[in-house]
Amino acid sequence: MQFKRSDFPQDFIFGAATSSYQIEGHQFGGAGQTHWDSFAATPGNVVRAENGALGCDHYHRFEEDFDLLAAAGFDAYRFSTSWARVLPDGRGTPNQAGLDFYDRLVDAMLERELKPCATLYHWELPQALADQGGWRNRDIAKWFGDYAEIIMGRIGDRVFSAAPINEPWCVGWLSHFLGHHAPGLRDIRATARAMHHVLLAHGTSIEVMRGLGMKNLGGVFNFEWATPVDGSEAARDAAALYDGYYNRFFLDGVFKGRYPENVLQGLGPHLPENYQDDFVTIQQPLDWVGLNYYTRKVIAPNDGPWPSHDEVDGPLPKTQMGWEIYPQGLYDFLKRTQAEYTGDLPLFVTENGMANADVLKDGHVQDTARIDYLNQHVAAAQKAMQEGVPLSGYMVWSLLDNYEWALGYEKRFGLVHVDFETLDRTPKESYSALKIALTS
Ligand code: IFM
Repeated sequence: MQFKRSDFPQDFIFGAATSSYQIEGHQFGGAGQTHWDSFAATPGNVVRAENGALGCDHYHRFEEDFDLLAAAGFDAYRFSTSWARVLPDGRGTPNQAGLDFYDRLVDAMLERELKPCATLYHWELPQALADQGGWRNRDIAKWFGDYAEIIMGRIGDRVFSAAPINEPWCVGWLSHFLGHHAPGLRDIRATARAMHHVLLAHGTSIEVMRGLGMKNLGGVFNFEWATPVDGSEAARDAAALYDGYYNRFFLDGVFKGRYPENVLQGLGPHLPENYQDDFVTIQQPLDWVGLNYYTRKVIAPNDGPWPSHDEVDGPLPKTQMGWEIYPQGLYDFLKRTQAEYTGDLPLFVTENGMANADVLKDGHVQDTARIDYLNQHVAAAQKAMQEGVPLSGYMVWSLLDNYEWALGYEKRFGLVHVDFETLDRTPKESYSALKIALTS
């Protein structure tokens, strides 16, 4: 790598991230059905109709996975707990095997001096709650608060940090407007409600966790830089709207107690009545903010209905996801988040990384492109730090190749290669390079 640990402050945290449904093996340990199981079972939604039933079988192999993390010199592990593993019906009687699993997981991290950074929801909604409207139903905030109390009642005394919901934009817009993720809706009213309720659930669970005496509570948001396709006013407005519903909606809600005007033009009529009253809950103070960053989008206006724009193909080199590599966006978001929203609050890059068409040959994976990607993005983050952004950590997505949602198992994001037939783990070149950077 072009950086080493000693280039960073002593307490800077390097970590790697995963999520429950993508790696655990959802079929094990008494977890309940989720909306991802039914979404994946519906033809056309997921490549080869793959699901998270097996994942990387982390459920049985977590010790080996944590040994890899520790050997590479990581300080922290960002993981998520599965609502349906803890509460198979979403509410009611907890699954003791699920609670025991997360107990063991946290202890296994601590034994290796890995800081457990927990996320409460990384997208696998219990089916029983989806059946009641899921994120469209306002009651989800209460259900989520109850779930937070149960899981954090068990592991909250030992986690280093906790965040309620991974990437609210994906839960709201991607899943209810674009229909690319479960529950696969394409409905503006459902979108408006899901986007608002996700923030209400966020705030409710922060209140609950504070009530348990927990500290170091944050929020994890995903960001995509929006570049207008040309210098026209129409293109600028289109990019500003993309920026509004993708990036600003959630930070405006949490830090300013309002939603962006350009987004309200479309979503306003569909938000719940008196939604403004919920900002008291949504604005619960946070201890840190996490940014997940991968790419930018080039946005062009069109004549269609709101939001009246398209994403167009950009000129920059792309990852296996077809995402342009644009490290400048990470720098810009770190600067903007601090300047306009978070001030002195510690920031973390909670996800960054790339999918690459990695091939295992003679026991090696030569993922030079990933090493370049990580170098460029860490350099962008370092630049922001040098200019005063209080960045406290950087986490790679992902430790392991895993279930990339609607794209199945073929997009490889891991530092460690997983053979999905044998489940063998093979550290890639990027893992070895990071290990040298973090341990020497
Ligand atoms: O795999 C996902 C993860 O679940 C959330 N953030 C983006 C990653 C890559 O698409």
